[in-house]
Amino acid sequence: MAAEKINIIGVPMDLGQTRRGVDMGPSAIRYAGVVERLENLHFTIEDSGDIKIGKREKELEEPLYNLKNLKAVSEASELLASKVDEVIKTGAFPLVLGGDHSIAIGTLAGLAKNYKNLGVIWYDAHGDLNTADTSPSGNIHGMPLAASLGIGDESLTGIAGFSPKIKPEHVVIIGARSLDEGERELIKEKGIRVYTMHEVDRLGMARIMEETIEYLKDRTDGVHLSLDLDGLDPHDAPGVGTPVIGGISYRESHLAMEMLAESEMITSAEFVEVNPILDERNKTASVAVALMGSLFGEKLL
Ligand code: NNH
Ligand code: MN
Ligand code: MN
Ligand code: MN
Repeated sequence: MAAEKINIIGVPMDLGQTRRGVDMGPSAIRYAGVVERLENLHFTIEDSGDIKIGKREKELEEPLYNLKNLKAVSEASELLASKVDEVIKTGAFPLVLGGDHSIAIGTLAGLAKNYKNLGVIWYDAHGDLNTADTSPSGNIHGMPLAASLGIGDESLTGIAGFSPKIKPEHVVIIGARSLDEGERELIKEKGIRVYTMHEVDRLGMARIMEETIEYLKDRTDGVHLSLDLDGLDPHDAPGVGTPVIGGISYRESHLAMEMLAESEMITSAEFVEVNPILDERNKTASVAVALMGSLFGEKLL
């Protein structure tokens, strides 16, 4: 890791989906010892506390264009984008704790102000490539990757005043196993690189990470890891709102993080969708912290 300082930004957001509790994700991850874990690796940690999140819009109000809580989500995205931008300008590594995955809209907006060709590794059971037109749920946490590519409603694509934030050829999705029809079409149309669970089984995580690192290395000037805990198998990460069986194992995930650490390529990260209400004794937050340990260079020997 190039940066010696890590700045933690909590985003207690639950408005991008309908299950309560994911707003407690940042607390659960802090409780699982993230600061101590990273301090042990000799990083200087600053905890910026939490971004302010607005209120859930009343259910009786028709969600505007199939986008639930649009106003509150876009307002929080603006705040987060400014915070992430500010942290990068101090030279620290931004480590964002979710919160549901809609927060990636703000994270990527803040990052993209600082990188011309930002790479993104999207570690997730889902593609998060929906728009209001294709979304089966109206939940914005299923849309952040599309919004960052400049696809979807202006109030999501235009955060921080510019669009797009990233290019399709700089994105790698890993762990996908639940893609909606519109997402599949978009993946094909844009030629986005995707390693579904089929490839995880067939090639193994080592080969996938080698290929991912090789693919992003020369075409990007920074790489963001957006890790949705539901990318892991629900057996290893039960505390998530939309679990999908047949996911990436804890061990494979560790290997992925270790290989990213070795590559020294990652310049920012976020860990999202930890829902302590649905969890078993804070297991999912602890898994997140263990993976952060590996990402930041923890070794067994
Ligand atoms: N694709 C579904 C939707 O758009 C589910 C998205 N859920 C996620 N994404 N957790 O990572 O609603
Ligand atoms: Mn996601
Ligand atoms: Mn997901
Ligand atoms: Mn490079």
